[in-house]
Amino acid sequence: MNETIAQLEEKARNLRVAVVKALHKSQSGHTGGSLSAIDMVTVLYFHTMRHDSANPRWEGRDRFVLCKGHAAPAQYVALAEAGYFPREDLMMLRRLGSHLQGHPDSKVTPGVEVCTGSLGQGLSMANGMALGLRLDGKENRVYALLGDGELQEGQVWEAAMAASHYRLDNLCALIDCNGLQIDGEVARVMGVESVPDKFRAFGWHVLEIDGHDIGAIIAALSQAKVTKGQPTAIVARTVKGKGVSFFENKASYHGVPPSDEELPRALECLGCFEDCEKISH
Ligand SMILES: Cc1ncc(C[n+]2csc(CCOP(=O)(O)OP(=O)(O)O)c2C)c(N)n1
Repeated sequence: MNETIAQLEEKARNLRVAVVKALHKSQSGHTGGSLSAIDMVTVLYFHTMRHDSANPRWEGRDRFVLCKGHAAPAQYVALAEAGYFPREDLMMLRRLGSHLQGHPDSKVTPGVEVCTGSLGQGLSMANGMALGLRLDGKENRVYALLGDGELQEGQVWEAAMAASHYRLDNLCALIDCNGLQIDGEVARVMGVESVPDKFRAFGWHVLEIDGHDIGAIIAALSQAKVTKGQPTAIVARTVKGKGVSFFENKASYHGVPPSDEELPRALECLGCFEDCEKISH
């Protein structure tokens, strides 16, 4: 788990390649919001979180809740890379009967803690985990990854209120603020800014970072760990579709996978020039 920043950047690039290939193979799924979250997911799984792929239910593990469950490919590629299941399984994304469904399912996918996908519910579940762990006198931490569009759900703010009321300093929320949602700009559909001010007003310790800066993500997560008496919100400014120039900042790639024609171009953007049919990632 002592990977350098350069190694983590390379890991994130490889995970982006894996996301693009899995989505191309399945010909359905969420491209933009998976790619915007990859750097945070990479740091969580390969630097910050305590977990064990050989023992997914290990009591000492930290918990990860992908509140924006439609970005499941981002979590699946990290789980495969960490050894929870073979990388080849990623090619079964969204297939009938596969253990890698369109949204995370804790009943079928090793390493997934809870079923998510209905936006707005994840932070409440993360609260429950954090409270339970504290009641049990455990030191495990809970990480919840939300979308900025997801913040339009009222339940998020009930959870935010409860987390600070119960002083859940073992809870850290990461907000993937890419500025876009399924129907276009978040600001146009239902503005949520100022996200940092809102979380501050709800009693959270707030950090604002570039969500693609691996060093900044590591530093923010470290600060969260030593913050006592309140939960931490990391407001991460990101680019939807990050890494593939023609996907970037386009709401039209929210839930659209790469076509046959786009696949080689997308892989080229990610510096992958190998025969994409032959390798899993
Ligand atoms: C309760 C609920 N309503 C609607 C949807 C459909 N939906 C899926 S993704 C999405 C937009 C989410 O935007 P955001 O949270 O910003 O995600 P990102 O841009 O990071 O992909 C919506 C409305 C859903 N999954 N859950």
